[in-house]
Amino acid sequence: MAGVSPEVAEFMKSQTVKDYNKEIAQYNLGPLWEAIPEIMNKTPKPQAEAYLWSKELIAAKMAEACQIFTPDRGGERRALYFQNPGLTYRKPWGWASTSQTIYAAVQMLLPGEKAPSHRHSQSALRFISEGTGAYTIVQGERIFMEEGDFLTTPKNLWHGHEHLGEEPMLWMDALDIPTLYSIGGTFFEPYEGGLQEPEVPDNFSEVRYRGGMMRPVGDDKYTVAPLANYKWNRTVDGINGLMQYEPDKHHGFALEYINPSTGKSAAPTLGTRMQHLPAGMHTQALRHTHSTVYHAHKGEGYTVINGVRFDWKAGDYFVIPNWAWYEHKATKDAYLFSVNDIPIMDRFELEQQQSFDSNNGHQEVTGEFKAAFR
Ligand code: GTQ
Repeated sequence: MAGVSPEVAEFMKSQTVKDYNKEIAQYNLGPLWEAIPEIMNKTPKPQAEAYLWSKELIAAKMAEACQIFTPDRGGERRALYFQNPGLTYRKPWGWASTSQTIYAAVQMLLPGEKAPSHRHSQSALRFISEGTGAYTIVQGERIFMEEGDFLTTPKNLWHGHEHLGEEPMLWMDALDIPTLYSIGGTFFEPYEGGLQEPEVPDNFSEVRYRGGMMRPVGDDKYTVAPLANYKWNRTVDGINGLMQYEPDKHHGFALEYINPSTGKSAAPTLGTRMQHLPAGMHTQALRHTHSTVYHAHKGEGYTVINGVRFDWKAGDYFVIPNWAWYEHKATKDAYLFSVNDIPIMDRFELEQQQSFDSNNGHQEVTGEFKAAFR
């Protein structure tokens, strides 16, 4: 133990103390002296690890899932979620989230399929990576989705999906499931009668909030979901505006999706960004309290996380745990979508960050991550 005299350290390792620690366990009591160094780390020491899931792995396993699971047969969504290998698998069925606070998944909906409506206290987000022609219906509003769109599904609103198009749709889901699971805040309810019927015109909120930086005046029962779909062409427009000037040294050309009614993050518990790194751009390393799950939407490059190089290309997903040094390098023009837990860290007043100042902000590369199915 750090900071104690050799005599104290010796005593704490003695048989007397060991026996006592063991004896009280049967009464569901634990000794703080054992726990402190494990649970009160000097700086964040996440159990979640840096990890990457490749586009090829997702394609192969999703093709199998399409054979095995249909929303008709299974009554739920066809989603495969990313289980962080560092997180404890909770008995008896093996749940593990993507970072400690973020659940991320890929969901596939085939032409003609319907995912029945349900509602829950978890906040959800989607980022559309492939396809067009499906809608999600949120509280009676059909919202049509296309590649590059970012959507919010606020907590406690009915939502389901249907695919009216021709090609499979693939999108990323992100929810605050692990946070609500650990604080005991879950409510979930299936919708009687399958998929909810439309109650307002299609794309209602998207049309009404078209001004982007403006919001409609008057009674607005949609204040919880003011802007349900952040369209790709508007995101690109925003990025192009940023590109008139110098990039940020850590983030390149990056935008945060916000709720236009409040100016806060688009979802209350998760932050979301679109980041453009032109080919050749190499950002300077940074670490911070929050964790991040990335989806490479376009391009190619790599991210060095605590010295390990993670090569990525469009369609891959990767996670950066809390307090890990990371820097990005684009080898082809890249667009990275990311989900973070900044709103949670901010709510607890825990967010901190540090930039890596030596060696022009670049870490020494000491290893390479080998992705499955690449
Ligand atoms: O599409 O509504 O990956 O409710 C997890 C929970 C997707 C969804 C997920 C959900 C959904």
